[in-house]
Amino acid sequence: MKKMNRRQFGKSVAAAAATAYAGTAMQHLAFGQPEPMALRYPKGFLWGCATAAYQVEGGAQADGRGPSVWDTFSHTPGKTYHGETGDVADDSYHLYKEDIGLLKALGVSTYRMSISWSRVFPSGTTPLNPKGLDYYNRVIDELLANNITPYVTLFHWDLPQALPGGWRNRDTSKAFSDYAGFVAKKLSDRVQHFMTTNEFVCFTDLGYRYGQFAPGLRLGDAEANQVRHHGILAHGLGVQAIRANTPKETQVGLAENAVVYVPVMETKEHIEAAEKATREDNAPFLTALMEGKYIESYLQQVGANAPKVEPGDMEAIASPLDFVGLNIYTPTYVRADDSAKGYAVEPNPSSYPHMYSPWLTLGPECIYWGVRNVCDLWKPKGIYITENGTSSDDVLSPEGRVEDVDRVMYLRNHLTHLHRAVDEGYPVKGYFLWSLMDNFEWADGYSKRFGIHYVDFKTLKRTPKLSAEWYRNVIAQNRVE
Ligand code: GBH
Repeated sequence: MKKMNRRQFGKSVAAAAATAYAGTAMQHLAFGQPEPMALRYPKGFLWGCATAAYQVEGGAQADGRGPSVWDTFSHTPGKTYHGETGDVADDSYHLYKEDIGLLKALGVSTYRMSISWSRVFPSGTTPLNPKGLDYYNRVIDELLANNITPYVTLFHWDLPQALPGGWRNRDTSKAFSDYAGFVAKKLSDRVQHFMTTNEFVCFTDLGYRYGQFAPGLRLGDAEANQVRHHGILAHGLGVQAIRANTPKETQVGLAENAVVYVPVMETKEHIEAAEKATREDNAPFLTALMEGKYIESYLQQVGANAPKVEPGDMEAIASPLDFVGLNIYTPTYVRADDSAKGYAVEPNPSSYPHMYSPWLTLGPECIYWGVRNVCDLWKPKGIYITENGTSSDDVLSPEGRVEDVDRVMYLRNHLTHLHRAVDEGYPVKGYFLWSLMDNFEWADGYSKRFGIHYVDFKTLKRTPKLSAEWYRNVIAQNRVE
């Protein structure tokens, strides 16, 4: 099995490889071997944790930071759980050394963090707020002093409030690339990996079409589709600006939550259906980046509401990437059928298992299929799992323990299935667990905890959960425990 790299053998043996894999794992059990060799990760595989600026930093008004759309939105009554805001969050703005201490204790080699655009440019464009940039210099220096490699996301939803029209305005895409190029230039002597944007659908559709995220608008289809276009254009212009301002070795990608289609069973027709669904249902976002066009099925679907595309846009959007980061949490099941589309999405039965957030249904094979569909369709140079994790109904015991066995179960299963992708030769280079610690979970406020460290939001005390201990072991052994 070790030698069986399915990329060498081609698509036709995929199902056979899957069976062989299962067989190998069972043999180990049968012979009672203490070390399940099949679940060892390759040397050099990167283990990390992820966070995002608005969710952990607090210091909302510290040292000249300007407001973002999430400050405004969370301060608007009725928008977030109990009106909670990121004003203080985990106060990483002041406690970053402690947080880097937590990373150190876990033994991670990398940390994925994001930059608050309005901390650096309070109005979204010049003038610069040097104190804002200094904060990131301090964080990065502290990470490097602890041998932890920073992976920097330039935009994780906290758009400067001052930018007129937000993502409705095409100028925002240009403002983003100016900001991205500037920050990358300042950091690139110490940071080699940049992600432009995090999860297009969340800052475009959820913010401007459905309204449950900032800025909370419910625009019609034409305008909302244009917002999507400005989002991916920002990414594309951002890639160009980062490349123009950094050394050749700098690696540029993004973090995207493509819808992950899992075939209802591993037969040729359903596997093909999953691939087709992946391409068609991610058409406004990842597919456009990978193919440099809006594919025919999307254009048909949006009809007269298609986004307006200016000359050069699609070339920018398709700028070559060094890696694709996938945020993977949950599956969508699909099967082949004889409709014109050729596939049908299976709704989750109401008894379907889910984690503590209602949207987070449990199906750990999604992490394998997420990687496989994207790689088989577009052959990216590298893949990172830029987020994976779960909320859990965590309770701090009087002895100061959090026994989050459900999170351990979730993570163990996902890493088991991710291992299959690695074993079959897909170019997965690293994994970032969401999240280092409990934090501001957007519209859910502090009611949903995703951390492997428990945060008491009154005292800001951090306590490692059982899952932190478990992850420390995974990293130390470089295998799924
Ligand atoms: C990621 O989004 C984010 O990158 C990260 O910031 C976040 O903390 C983490 O996951 C955990 O949620 O309100 O029912 O409409 C994951 C994808 C998309 C999941 C938006 C929640 C809202 C569901 N998210 N979705 S609903």
